[in-house]
Amino acid sequence: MVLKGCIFDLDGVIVDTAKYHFLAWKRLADQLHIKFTVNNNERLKGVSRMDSIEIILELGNMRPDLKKKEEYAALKNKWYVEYITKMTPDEILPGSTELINELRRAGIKTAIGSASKNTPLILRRVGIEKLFDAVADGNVVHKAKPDPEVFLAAARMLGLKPRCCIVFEDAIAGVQAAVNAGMACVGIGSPAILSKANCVVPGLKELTLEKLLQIKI
Ligand code: B16
Ligand code: MG
Repeated sequence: MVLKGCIFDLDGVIVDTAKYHFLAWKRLADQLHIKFTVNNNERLKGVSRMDSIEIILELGNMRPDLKKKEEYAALKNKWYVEYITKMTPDEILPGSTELINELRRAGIKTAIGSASKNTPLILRRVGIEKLFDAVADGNVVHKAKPDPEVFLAAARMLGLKPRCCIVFEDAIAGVQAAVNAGMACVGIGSPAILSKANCVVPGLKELTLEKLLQIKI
């Protein structure tokens, strides 16, 4: 493989916003008297906002109409935005900026491929907007992972073919989206969970360009 582009998922790869998603979903679940645990939250990683509300309501055996679901999703997002508005550059996960800067110095293009509509706010809060040549997020794509749309959009924005790109993902649905896009994938997390990735590491701090070039694709 000739590596020309690296596409990074945001939540769980570059920043740990899962904790803020959890706090906001938990607040909504409590208000609706639905039992919602950290374990349940695992199912929401990489999943779009409206798909997430479906999962929460299913846990409580509730079936409200679409208008109500949109109201709940908006309420959760209002709380979530309150949390992420307070984020600082300290919350960037270890090794992220070092790896991305090394890739860029080597002429490799970098992009974000995230389901989150709050991507621009998060990038601004942690001060890393300038590290990416392209941002494909929930504001520009409509099909949720495991659909490959978000990664294909990122490659298109970079002007690259999918086979020249590596995706970095922490969610099962995201790894599957990379596979569906015809891209190589580095899983961030546990090899038992992200078994479809070409290789899995605990975090970006384990990686250098040299190590990436050694991955068997
Ligand atoms: P928002 P990623 C995903 O981001 C999160 O993992 C997922 O938990 C969240 O529901 C989704 O973004 C939508 O986020 O409500 O901010 O639009 O992992 O694809 O970067
Ligand atoms: Mg993620």
